[in-house]
Amino acid sequence: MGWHKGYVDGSRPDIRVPVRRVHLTNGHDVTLYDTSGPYTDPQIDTDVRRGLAPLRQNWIIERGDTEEYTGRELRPEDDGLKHTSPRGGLRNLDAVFPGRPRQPRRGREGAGPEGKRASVSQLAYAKRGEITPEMEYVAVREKCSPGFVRDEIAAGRAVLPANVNHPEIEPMIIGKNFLVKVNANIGNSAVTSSIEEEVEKMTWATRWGADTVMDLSTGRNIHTTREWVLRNSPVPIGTVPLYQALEKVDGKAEELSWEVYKDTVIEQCEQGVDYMTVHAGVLLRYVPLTARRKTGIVSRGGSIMAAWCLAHHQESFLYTHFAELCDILRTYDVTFSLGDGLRPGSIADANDEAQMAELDTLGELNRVAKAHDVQTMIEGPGHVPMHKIKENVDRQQEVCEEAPFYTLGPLTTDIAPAYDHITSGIGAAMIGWWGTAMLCYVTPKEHLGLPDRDDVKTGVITYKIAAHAADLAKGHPGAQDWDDALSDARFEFRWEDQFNLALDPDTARSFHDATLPAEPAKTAHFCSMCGPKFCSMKISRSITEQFGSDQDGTLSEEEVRAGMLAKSEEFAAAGNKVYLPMAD
Ligand code: IRN
Ligand code: FE2
Repeated sequence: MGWHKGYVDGSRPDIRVPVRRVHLTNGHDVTLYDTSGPYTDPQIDTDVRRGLAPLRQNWIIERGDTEEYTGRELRPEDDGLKHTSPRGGLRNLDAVFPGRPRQPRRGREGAGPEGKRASVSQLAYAKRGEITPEMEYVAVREKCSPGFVRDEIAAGRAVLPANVNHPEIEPMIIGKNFLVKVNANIGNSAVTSSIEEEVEKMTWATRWGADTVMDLSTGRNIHTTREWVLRNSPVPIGTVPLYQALEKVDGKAEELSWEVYKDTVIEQCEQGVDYMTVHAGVLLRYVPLTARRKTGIVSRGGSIMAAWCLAHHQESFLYTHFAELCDILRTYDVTFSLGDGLRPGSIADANDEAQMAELDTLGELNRVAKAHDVQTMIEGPGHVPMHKIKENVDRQQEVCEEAPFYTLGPLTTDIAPAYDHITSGIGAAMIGWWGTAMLCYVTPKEHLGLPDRDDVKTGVITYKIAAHAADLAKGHPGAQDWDDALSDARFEFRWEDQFNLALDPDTARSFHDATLPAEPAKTAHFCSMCGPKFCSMKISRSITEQFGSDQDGTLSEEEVRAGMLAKSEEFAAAGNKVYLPMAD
């Protein structure tokens, strides 16, 4: 294999940051950011029934500000569904996950402001000027100083999602002054997918570079599925608790209540969910603003909350209980992802009044959350044509005091179902360039069905391209090193290096092999696109060889022209054939 998993050490022996080391045939190594977790380390024996090693456990315990407690009682058949279960009693996680028995932790009682539970969020530590091992870990990952990480978190410009009940994660950071991140959504619906399949989708998505994964499961086994995903996930896991709360009231939006919702949130906090989408900006008075839209409300969470507000003719319980929600999240260090329940679902609805009204409310809630020590990011659209994208980031950054923006695409046109990874990849690259911190992937199945394994990979790769293109355009330090290494390999016809450096080595190699399967072709100085006699890279290489390098502009125009002429004669002599028959 042309690459292996490596580690970069931090200041203490338990800070070991994984990287992907690509070994080039010219003896050099290229070190790349790695999201794939212990699964790609042949030294580590992983077992999905046991879960990953709790790498952050000591960091959490040594801070001394959390305590274990007896969590919810869960019978396997309950599975968190259709009951607002009695609290107290013994938590029987064994019944739902065969791995390590575990008790949930939360901020220690009386250690917080006014004798409340301690704030155990990375934001609370950063505000106090502390640098946690998690912050140092991401500093190594992002090649910046730990102090910079702390300051970005303290300012609310970045979040480090890391629930105290998810010690398995390899810490990562989301903010505009860091590498642009990619989220992949997984989740079963009532009819398809088994638990193992969801775990497999999660490891598959992170293998291709997903920085976080959202489990959007609905239907049966929702609690158990999430438990398996969490215990096996090296990346932060996000959810939309409203979906599970709705299951508990048999899908009847009007029967939702703050109590059912709160109970669900606590259940998920105890499990270790790192960030939660909360559609608290969908206010009663905004709902009529969507009436004349072409596509109304397309957000699932947004439509549930709009239905609740209309049915009760009351302000959203997510909005009226927001401070209480903050108090819960800060004692587990769960990060808010304030949902865009009124995002546009069509080009026609982009940047309309409903969308912008909600954004203003998200700005207000962001300030409340920050004051409560809760890390916060802001979700954004949706469907937006290219010329209306920049306004989205600019307004969000202004209204939300530069809190990380996290957008779904946006799709830049509505006309291409089955290709919406592309319609949205275009928008994602643009919005990332202008300062969006994380991009929520869209797969080819968007609007059509549930993504399978291939769709997940296609979605992740598409979004890694968008994110990296944005890093380059932003001039992110070091981003171009990867491009330069690949270009060098391409120019020097080091095919194996080109494959190994590729975002998707398997596909790159198989496309190449499909036309030039012979082993010598991998070292040949041409590719099948142009054939041996007509390859622009080859031509410019031979010019270089003939006249010395032109990197510093030493070639005169005549010399270049002479080189071109020589090649043209060579080409004519070969019968002007672009494709020559291959000799094996
Ligand atoms: C991201 C940005 N805007 C929306 N998202 C994602 O959409 C969000 O993180 C979650 O994965 C999903 C929520 O969809 P609904 O409930 O808003 O449709
Ligand atoms: Fe859509």
